[in-house]
Amino acid sequence: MGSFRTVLPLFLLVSTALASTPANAAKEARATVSLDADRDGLDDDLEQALLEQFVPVLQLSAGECDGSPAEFRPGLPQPQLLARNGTLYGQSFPRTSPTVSGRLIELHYYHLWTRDCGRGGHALDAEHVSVLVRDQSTTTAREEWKALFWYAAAHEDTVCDFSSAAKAKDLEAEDRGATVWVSRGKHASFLHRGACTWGCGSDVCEGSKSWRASRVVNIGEAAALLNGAGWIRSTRWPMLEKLGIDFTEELMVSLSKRKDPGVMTLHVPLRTPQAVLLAGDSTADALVASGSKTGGALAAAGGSTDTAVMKSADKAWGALGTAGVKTGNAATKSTKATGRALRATFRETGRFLGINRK
Ligand SMILES: [Ca+2]
Ligand SMILES: [Ca+2]
Repeated sequence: MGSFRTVLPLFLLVSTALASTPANAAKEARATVSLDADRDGLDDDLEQALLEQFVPVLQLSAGECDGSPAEFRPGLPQPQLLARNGTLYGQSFPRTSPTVSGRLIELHYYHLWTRDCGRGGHALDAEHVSVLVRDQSTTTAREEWKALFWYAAAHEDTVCDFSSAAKAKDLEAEDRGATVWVSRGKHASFLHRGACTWGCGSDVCEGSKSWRASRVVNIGEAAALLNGAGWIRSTRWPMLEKLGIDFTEELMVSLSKRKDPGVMTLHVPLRTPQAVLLAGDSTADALVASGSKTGGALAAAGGSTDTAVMKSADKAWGALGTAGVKTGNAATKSTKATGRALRATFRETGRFLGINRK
């Protein structure tokens, strides 16, 4: 007992002496405020630091109808505009993978808008970009995080999905944010400007100007939202679904094995009909103008990421993929065949979406 009493003051003395150096004081301070409020196992300070390090540079098109990404009033169950002030919302959570070794974290950046004002427009619009980062340091060195892969969502989980992914080094975005093109009014995100024309032809990236978020607000995780982001759960938009992982094991394997540099388009089976569909906007416009309501319905479904569509997405991709290959093959033969094949695709699309009358 006596020896314990002797040792304790000495221990306190040593602790105080250590804490008095600036380096130790900073360390102590960090240790005491370290929080994991969203209960994902990551220090929330680290989450914020990484979100700020890798914040993407968005290329916003000239004539953007909704101004800037919006901040929503915290603490409400429904999204209510606070200001169009260029806020980005972020998410950061740990990942593990048998394919990619090391300590991994997936970061999501949500640019949220009060409306989609393109074709098939609607109130509220949630789009996002993601990056998988890895700690490159050894156990004793200072943490050094580098990006491995980037992902950009474009009309995700709709028939017009043209989301893409790439290795960070191919985008020269290993230690910082990638450049991402955001289409005017539709707000789909693209890792390559040239891909902007593919999302069912309603996307335009013209006269773009670089834009960097004024701040990134961490929304936490679905089970423990932070910063009053309860409005994410609103059924008025499909935000909650976007909080899941983007870098599936399958995608990580594909990206790791990929030898060609550049951006990889996802949902490849859809590529052919989409190319035909909007080798112009004009094709879809013509169909709509000619009285085909299916064209309009398809565009509307593409923009709204309807919940019912998302639920049946797996079946839908299969059905569309098959229809798409047939359509694409037919389309290469003649213009007439293109028209017939397109109408067939629209019918097929409408059937599984439940929006076609026949
Ligand atoms: Ca955390
Ligand atoms: Ca988190």
